[in-house]
Amino acid sequence: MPPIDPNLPASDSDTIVAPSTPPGRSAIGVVRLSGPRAEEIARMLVRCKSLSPRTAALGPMVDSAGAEVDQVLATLYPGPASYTGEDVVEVSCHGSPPVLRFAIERSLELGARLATPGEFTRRAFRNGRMDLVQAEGVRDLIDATTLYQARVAARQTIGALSGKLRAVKSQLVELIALLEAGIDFAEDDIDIAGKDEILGRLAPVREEVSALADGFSVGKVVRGGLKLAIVGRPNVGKSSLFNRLLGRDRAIVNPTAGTTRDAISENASFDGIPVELIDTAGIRASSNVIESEGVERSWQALASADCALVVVDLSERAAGSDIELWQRTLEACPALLVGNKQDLEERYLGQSPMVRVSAKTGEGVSELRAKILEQAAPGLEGMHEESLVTNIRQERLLREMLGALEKAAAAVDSQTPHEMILIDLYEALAPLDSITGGTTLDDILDRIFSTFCIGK
Ligand SMILES: Nc1nc2c(ncn2[C@@H]2O[C@H](COP(=O)(O)OP(=O)(O)OP(=O)(O)O)[C@@H](O)[C@H]2O)c(=O)[nH]1
Ligand SMILES: [Mg+2]
Repeated sequence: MPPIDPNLPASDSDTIVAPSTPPGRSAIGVVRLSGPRAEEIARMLVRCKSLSPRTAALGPMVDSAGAEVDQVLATLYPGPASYTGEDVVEVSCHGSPPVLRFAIERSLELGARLATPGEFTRRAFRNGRMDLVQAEGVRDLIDATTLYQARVAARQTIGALSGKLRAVKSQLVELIALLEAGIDFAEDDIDIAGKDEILGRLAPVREEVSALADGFSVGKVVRGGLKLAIVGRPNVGKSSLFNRLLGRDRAIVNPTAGTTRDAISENASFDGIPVELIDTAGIRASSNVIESEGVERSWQALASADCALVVVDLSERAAGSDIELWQRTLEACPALLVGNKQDLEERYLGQSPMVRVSAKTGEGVSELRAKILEQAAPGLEGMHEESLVTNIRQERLLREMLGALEKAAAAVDSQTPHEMILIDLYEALAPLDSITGGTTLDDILDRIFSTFCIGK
């Protein structure tokens, strides 16, 4: 047998193996095999009486000498109706790291190859079990940190977004066919599609693509969450508000101005949207080197935030520095003005509008959460989560498609010959195919699937 060249691409005809559960000790650990020899290897690894499709079979997992290593459950999913579209066997062992290592190593001895990250799903994609959008949904589902994120990703996995894209594609293909037919009949002087008809057919396609692309402003927040910096002068109650939004006493709160020195960050979730909260040092001119460094870090936190809360103390008079800070913050990111200490007598006669809260009593805090989401992801409420575009790859391609559709519409308007309009329409079709993976280059696929975990 010739030596295996590591630079050669891994072949799809290999049988691959990988642990499907995370490393560490657990009650159960699953090892998955996929490929033409999956069943054969599983039968040598596990001595069960029968290995019938989709039925868990109990049996001993044995080494090369036939000695028992563990009692396991093996389930055979014959292709093409399996996750990858190939023969798949899942072996559920006890979740002991040496046992799982044995299961993998023994499978390798028996002729399997270790799967690369995302290779199971990549095979599912290649075998037409799912399109690229669904595959990306699988990855996002596994990476989800909130139930809401998981739900959006699950909808994508079962094909909700793909279905919409398919509908758009068939409308576009129909229009292309209509124009192509018109060209064929042109010599007979029959004008099959008039200007209004073409524009009428283009309009719903443009509307749908534009709505999907616009949904990304919400989708990116759903998938990636947001970073929220809390800034303000010393002692206005930033740390108190941070603790309130977080739901626990994480940051030190003290009447001494200049309590928080270092920016601290913690993860929270607002209505299922992951929010990284950053408490910062109160901003003021200070001769103390440590405090000055803290203030510098407050500015850095602002620079990297998606959104900020500028907190003022309602029980104190408004200061010029509040306005200055507000303006400087707006240069960095969108912000909300928050008046804190609403429970005290009000002396602040400054800017409005602002959201009034009391970090001490909790009053106004849930309204503040809602305002933050409204600002960061306008339209989140009432959003159709089933077809939310959540990744930038999809959004870029949709925008590209929209550009071509607009060019086509302009061409129709100016009575351009159908041959030319068709060029724009084909140009609109290409990105659509790339989104679902119909015409995606291998190196782009490599990049996408490398972001998956091994065993998926
Ligand atoms: N009455 C009242 N007091 C508050 C409220 N929020 C904070 N405080 C008090 O204000 C003081 C300062 O609160 P902190 O949360 O430490 O303020 P900070 O903005 O983080 O201050 P530095 O870290 O020093 O910049 C503490 O004594 C808090 O108990 C509020 O809503 N109402
Ligand atoms: Mg503080």
